[in-house]
Amino acid sequence: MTELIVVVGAAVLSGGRLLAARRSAPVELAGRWELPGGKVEPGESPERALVRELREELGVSAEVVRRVPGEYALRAPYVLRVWTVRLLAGSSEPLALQDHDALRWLTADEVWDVDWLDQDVPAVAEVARVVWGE
Ligand code: 9L3
Ligand code: MG
Repeated sequence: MTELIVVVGAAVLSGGRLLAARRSAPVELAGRWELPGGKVEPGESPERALVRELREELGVSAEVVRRVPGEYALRAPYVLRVWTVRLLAGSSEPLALQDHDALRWLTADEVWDVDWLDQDVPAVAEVARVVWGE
C-alpha cells in the first residue's frame, strides 16, 4: 500500500481577508488559484512544512493558527490538508513570489471571484465556513 503524502495548504488571513495565489507552473495548473503550500518532506511536521513553504514561495514569515477540518484528494498519493495561518509582524506583505505570478487578498464576498484549482474548491469552502461562518 502506498503511503499518503500530505500537501499542506495555507489559509493566510489578514484583516479578515484570505490570501489567494495564482500558480505560474506547471503548465496544467498555471493561471489557477490556490492556497499556497506544498509537500511535507520526510520527517517534517506539517506545521513546519507550512512555515517553510510560505517562506520559500512568498518570502514571508508566518505562524500556524489552526487546522481547518477535512482532507482533500489530490492526485494519488497526495492529499491536501489546510491550516489557517497569520503573517508575523514585519512580514505583512509577500516579498518574493517564487511559484506564483499574482496574489489577491479576498473578502468573504470575493472568495469565489478567482478560478481556484478544482482540488482547492472544497478546501476553500471549508475555510470560508470556519472563518466567515458561511
Ligand atoms: N496542490 C493543490 N492545491 C494546493 C497546493 C499547495 C498544492 N493548495 C497540488 C499541486 C501539486 C501538488 O499539490 O500537484 C504539490 O504542490 P506543489 O509542491 O507543486 O505546490
Ligand atoms: Mg507549492
